Amino acid sequence: MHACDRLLLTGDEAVAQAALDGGVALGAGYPGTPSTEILEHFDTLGGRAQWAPNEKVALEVAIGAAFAGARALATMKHVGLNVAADPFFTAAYTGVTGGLVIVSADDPGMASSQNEQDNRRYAVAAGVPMLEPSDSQECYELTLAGLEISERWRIPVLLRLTTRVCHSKTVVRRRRVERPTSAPRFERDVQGRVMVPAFARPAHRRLREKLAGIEAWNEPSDLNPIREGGDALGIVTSGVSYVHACEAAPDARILKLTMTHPLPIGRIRAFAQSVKRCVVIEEGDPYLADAIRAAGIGVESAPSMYRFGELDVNRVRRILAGDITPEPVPPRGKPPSLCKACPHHGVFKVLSKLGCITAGDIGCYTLGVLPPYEAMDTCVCMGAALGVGLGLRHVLPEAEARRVVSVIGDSTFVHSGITGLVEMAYNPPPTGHVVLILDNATTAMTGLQEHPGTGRKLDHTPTARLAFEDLARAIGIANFHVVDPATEDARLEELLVEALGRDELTLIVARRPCVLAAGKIKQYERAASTPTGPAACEDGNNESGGQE
Ligand SMILES: Cc1ncc(C[n+]2csc(CCOP(=O)(O)OP(=O)(O)O)c2C)c(N)n1
Ligand code: SF4
Repeated sequence: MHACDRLLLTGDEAVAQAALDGGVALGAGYPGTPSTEILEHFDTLGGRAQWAPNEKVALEVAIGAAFAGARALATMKHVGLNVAADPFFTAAYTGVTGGLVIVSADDPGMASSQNEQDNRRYAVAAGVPMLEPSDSQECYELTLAGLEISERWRIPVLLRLTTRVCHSKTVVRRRRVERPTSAPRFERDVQGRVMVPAFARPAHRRLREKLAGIEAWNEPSDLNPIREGGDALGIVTSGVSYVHACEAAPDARILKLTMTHPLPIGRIRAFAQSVKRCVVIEEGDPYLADAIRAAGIGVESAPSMYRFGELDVNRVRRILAGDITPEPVPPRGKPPSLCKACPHHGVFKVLSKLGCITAGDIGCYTLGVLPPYEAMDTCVCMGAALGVGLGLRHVLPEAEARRVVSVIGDSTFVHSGITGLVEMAYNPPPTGHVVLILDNATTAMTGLQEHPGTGRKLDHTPTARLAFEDLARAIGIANFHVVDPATEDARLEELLVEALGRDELTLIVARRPCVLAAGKIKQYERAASTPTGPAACEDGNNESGGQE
């Protein structure tokens, strides 16, 4: 390593750098703030990175690579782990051969999400070891540690990041890393990897034994250092809260936990006994406080008002002072809005004019809920537009049922809307149903990523394109139309009126590229038709705000 191996990196970039230095053979994920840049940076560094249709598939691909003995990375935002929960839980039973690190990028404060679920609970529920970095250096170190722990105990490891850690830049010193030397190969292990009940029962026992071994190893390990200080105040903390605590209480003794499952309860007990007052400082749920108290260790923790939103130095000072007076309300930022020339405008103009009941979804187009359109009535999670729209259709009185339309973006449709379309054909409501796919040829919300419907891979090179028209035909949807929402709004209105009046199933694709993506798409297409390969393009970002 040279002097230039001191790098100024975001947490996301540091994870990618560690993946490269650690010899990760494959990184798979689905975009979602604040995790998206990990795979994009891994690709820029020369790693093999791919977007999957959704997080479940991404994790399954990574599990397959790890079964073959390769090191693998799966990345997603916190709600992505809900989608990937099925393979996540069972991969804890099967274990892995090559190191597998699963990144969950949580969003306390919901800067760009629909909830602020605390995924540390997932590590406990699934029985998977968990590491929590507080800055970019630790993102680097703990990604590597995660790969090593995963290989040593043959178990997937959860790397739990949060928005501040993902997006803040701090210095990272790279280090020389021992990489596995053996090439990937398939070794049959039916009892270990085929989770029928007879094999899953002993697998569960093996998992608990592994966790007991990891817990014993974690107790004296250097993963949970103590910053020395006076004995008047001790703080137990993890993740970015450690950084805030250092500044808020410079004289305190601080136990920083970086392996937060399984917890080093003996070390925590000894620490708590070494100080006069011991306070747990953590962002989100009282995960550490509950576990520490359950072990019979008396600690103070934050009043419940601090469970909401991110912590900062000031909030940590208030927690330590026991201050429960109302907090100052932060000034309201500029409200998010669709870009001026966004193709989604044309669609929401029509939906609003027709007074549709819109079962909506997540993407830039969620902003159709705002004035002037106010044309979205539900938004639950990715893919829910289809199911929720069908549920409304099934039970509403006929006149209202006929106003229900499901509206979903192209990336979201591929992610988790396709099964909803299958449901629509399988259990059609008596009044039929209308689905609108807003195909802007990109995943705009998270910064213009490719998906299977664009026909380009993560690095923007060409691949097979999922054609919605072929899919609709195969599923058995009788009526299929494509309109340009920017130039054909009158036709869109006509089509919708007609479809809402029929008892049939209709799929309308409103197709026009996102204005921020259009230029880049042309460049990718030009590059694909020249023998020199793709042109270097910088990714733009969606500046419309909202949830991602
Ligand atoms: C389970 C889950 N994964 C990822 C995300 C992040 N995310 C929100 S919307 C979206 C896709 C948006 O793309 P698209 O549906 O094409 O709509 P557009 O923003 O392009 O209008 C993504 C990746 C999320 N909210 N939930
Ligand atoms: S980034 Fe694209 S899809 Fe999003 S609001 Fe702007 S034009 Fe519309």
